[in-house]
Amino acid sequence: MSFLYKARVPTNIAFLKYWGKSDEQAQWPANDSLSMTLDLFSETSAQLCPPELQISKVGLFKIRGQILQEENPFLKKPMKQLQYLASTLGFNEKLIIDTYNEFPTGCGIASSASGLGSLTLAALACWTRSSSLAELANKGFPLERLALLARMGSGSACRSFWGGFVHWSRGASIQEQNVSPLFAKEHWDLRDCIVILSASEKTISSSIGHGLAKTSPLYAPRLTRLPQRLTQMQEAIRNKNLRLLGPLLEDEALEMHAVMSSSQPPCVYLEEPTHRFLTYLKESRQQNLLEVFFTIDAGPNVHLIYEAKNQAAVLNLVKGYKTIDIGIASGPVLNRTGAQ
Ligand code: 2P0
Repeated sequence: MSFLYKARVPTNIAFLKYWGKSDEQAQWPANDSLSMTLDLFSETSAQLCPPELQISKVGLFKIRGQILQEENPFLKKPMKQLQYLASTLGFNEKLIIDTYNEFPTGCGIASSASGLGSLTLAALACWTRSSSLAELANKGFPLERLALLARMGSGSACRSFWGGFVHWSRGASIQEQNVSPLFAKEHWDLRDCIVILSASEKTISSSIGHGLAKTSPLYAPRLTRLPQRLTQMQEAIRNKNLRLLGPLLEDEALEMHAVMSSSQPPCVYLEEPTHRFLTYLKESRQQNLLEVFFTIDAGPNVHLIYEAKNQAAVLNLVKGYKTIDIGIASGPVLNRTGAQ
């Protein structure tokens, strides 16, 4: 019987941002990062691909059941990741991969973390015939190893292998970096309300942006500041202190965007509606003293981080805006069913 290995991996929002790499080839980040795992998933299934169906070097790729041709630009990162996994781990079997995101594209949520994470998990489950995360761990692929393998496809993917709050430590060498959960989802009921201010496509990919970071005069000073900010964020999360965490989140997001926009050439992701919204947020906060703070990814949309008890007030604040309001996820899920 042929089996279908189905991996669901959540996306995440970085509190302390990964921006810039010490080694691009090895995907070694220049700094530690820290994220919150969001309850929005990509789902990828993998099954063995019979020879007559193989239309690419890795087998066959589908999105929601629709076959993609090998030259489709969407496949560049996934194909590279599958080839990397197969060649470094010695798996030769070709796969049928079928993937979809629970969230629409253009909604302001990057899919590379959950997409590349779920691809990595599904492929390894299929190659090792593992029907659960426990079985995969017994076969030599615990979450820590899966996370580090996934980061080769997309750095931020490594933080999606746990729920709650996750720390990617760069370590003193490429081999010493590691990814680990800091606190489980139950620790603190935070939410992320994403305010969609523009659905326009990124003109500069994150991977190019990472490469440009070191051309900014603000980059080196930023790197020296980050260890202290990391410690402060960890403390604020440990103590569930949003009044302390909030300003750190905002400083961090604005600093990353300052590095981006002062790179050569500049990567400007913020747009006019972003600036207008931030002004609106500041004014509304002063008026109603609501504890809600922003962070921003490599894009123009604003993530509002707040405690669940304030959900009604936050949703009222963003009334009239297009939003996606999400809680924290508990981590990846793997299962196996009979293939159709
Ligand atoms: C992050 N971002 O920490 C930062 C904040 C975007 C802004 O990681 O080149 O798609 O595939 O490793 O992971 C986006 O970069 O980059 C990212 P690659 P990735 O989430």
